[in-house]
Amino acid sequence: MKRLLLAALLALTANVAGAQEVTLRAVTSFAEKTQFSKNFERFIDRVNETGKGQVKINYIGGPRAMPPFEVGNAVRTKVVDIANVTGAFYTNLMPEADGLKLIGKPMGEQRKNGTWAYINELHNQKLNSQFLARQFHNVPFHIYLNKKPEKMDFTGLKIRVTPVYKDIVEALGGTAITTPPGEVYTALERGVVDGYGWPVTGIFDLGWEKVTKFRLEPAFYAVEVNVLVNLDVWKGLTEAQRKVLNDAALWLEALDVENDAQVKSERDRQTKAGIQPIDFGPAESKKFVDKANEVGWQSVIKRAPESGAKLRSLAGN
Ligand code: 173
Repeated sequence: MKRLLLAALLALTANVAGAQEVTLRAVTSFAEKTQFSKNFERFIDRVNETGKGQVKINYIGGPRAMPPFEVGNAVRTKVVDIANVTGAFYTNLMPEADGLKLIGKPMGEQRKNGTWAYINELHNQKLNSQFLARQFHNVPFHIYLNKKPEKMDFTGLKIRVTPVYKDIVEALGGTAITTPPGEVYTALERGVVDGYGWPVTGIFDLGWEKVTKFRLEPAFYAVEVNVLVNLDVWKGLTEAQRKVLNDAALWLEALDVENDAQVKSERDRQTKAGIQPIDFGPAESKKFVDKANEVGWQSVIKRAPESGAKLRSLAGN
């Protein structure tokens, strides 16, 4: 009888716990409604729809609410519960995050071959967070310029960077100046920089086409914008709540199929806006990509010898 009562009581508390809706506070490290926040915003809508009564995401917003380079630490310390942020913005806390741009395999594959699991482990340890999803693996970066170099060489050029581009810009003799995205327009307008690194998509969101003359070929690396959940929050969720988030994360990663068409249309749009490609031909382009990969990995491995090397072996490049 006692046992029965206890079982009934346990079932009841489980039900009560299950019925409790949790609210997660979310931020994004990119401006609201722009290219690299849009899919996260769709993810939020999806969670709020599919998770009714279980999980609710309260979207606080973007860089107006929190400086982009502080978002990683805010998830780590539970100032926010969930965030949309590129690893490039938290390499200070986790140098391995700089290696994610060098892993361009589809997430379906990364989840199967142990890459996701290892990246998640690193996030658990160093960022006190669950690596819920990664977006945009099939969108590459470019260097955009307002001065046309004679050859594949940045000597004399000041180029706006984040950790994504710093090593390759410096390897080619350029001066790297780090700024968050929100300062790029003004830096270009005032001639503080002669160019900037950015993905192939998204330059129209903040009007950069008005202050951009050239796009350097080739494209390189792979964009990574991640959804992170504070690990204590994650562990405190019920299995059903975690399932809502995981299912929505897989749905979010699947949106990457839309990217190829978007890349094509943005390249066309750049041409129409008068942005000219600079192309030194296939041999120079290959040299550039090889160099970018090599300096990228070296930089990660120098700061994180063991885990950096392990990431590189998982990436297989
Ligand atoms: O250039 C940047 O600010 C940057 O590092 C980045 C990373 C991912 C997507 C867009 C920009």
